Amino acid sequence: MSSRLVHVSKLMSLVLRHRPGDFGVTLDGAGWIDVDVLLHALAGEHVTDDELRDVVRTSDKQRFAISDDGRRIRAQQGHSVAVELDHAPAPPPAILYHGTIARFLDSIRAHGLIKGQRHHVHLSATIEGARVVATRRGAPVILRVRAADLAAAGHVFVRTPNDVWLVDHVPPTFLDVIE
Ligand code: HQG
Repeated sequence: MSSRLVHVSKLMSLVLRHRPGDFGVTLDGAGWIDVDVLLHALAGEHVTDDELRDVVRTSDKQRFAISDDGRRIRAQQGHSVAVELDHAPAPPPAILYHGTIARFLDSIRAHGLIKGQRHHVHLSATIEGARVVATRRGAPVILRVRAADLAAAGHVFVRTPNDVWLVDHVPPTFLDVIE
């Protein structure tokens, strides 16, 4: 992705996940907004309709989606503002992974994985995916999550279109450090 599109993608994350009010817009209950309204909100940055659609199409993690009628856009996950995403709950695989860094381990061992600023704890289907997430912060530490057992204990899992698994909390007993 070009540096211009990375910049546009970051602006879209800001509006569609975190600070719509700062741009004078409101998201609907499921996080959608009219493409035209978003373009208007980003007019100061000269973002074009083509650029928005290029970001949606080429984002490595499919962070954004455009509605079937092409008129609305939303972030698929990672919100800090209140939205109720309508991804369907799904039974997780036996094992999922979470990438973190050594500095957080004592707290994770004490409290489990917590969602912090986000709406959910984010888990990866593969070790490689977890490593990429962790590397944003430093040397990766990979945790194995006994996801099927956690689901059997009553925790609801949701799978996003880009294969990120979301859950409310992972208690320490469902976690092991594997690397
Ligand atoms: C850690 C990005 C201390 C957790 C990525 C993580 C991902 C704890 C950090 C997506 C803890 C939260 C999500 C505890 C968890 N004590 N630290 N009890 N429980 N942590 O960014 O999973 O670019 O909110 O290990 O690629 O890193 O936004 O979550 O290090 O897919 O699309 O607290 O965000 O995608 O950090 O990343 P985050 P994450 P986007």
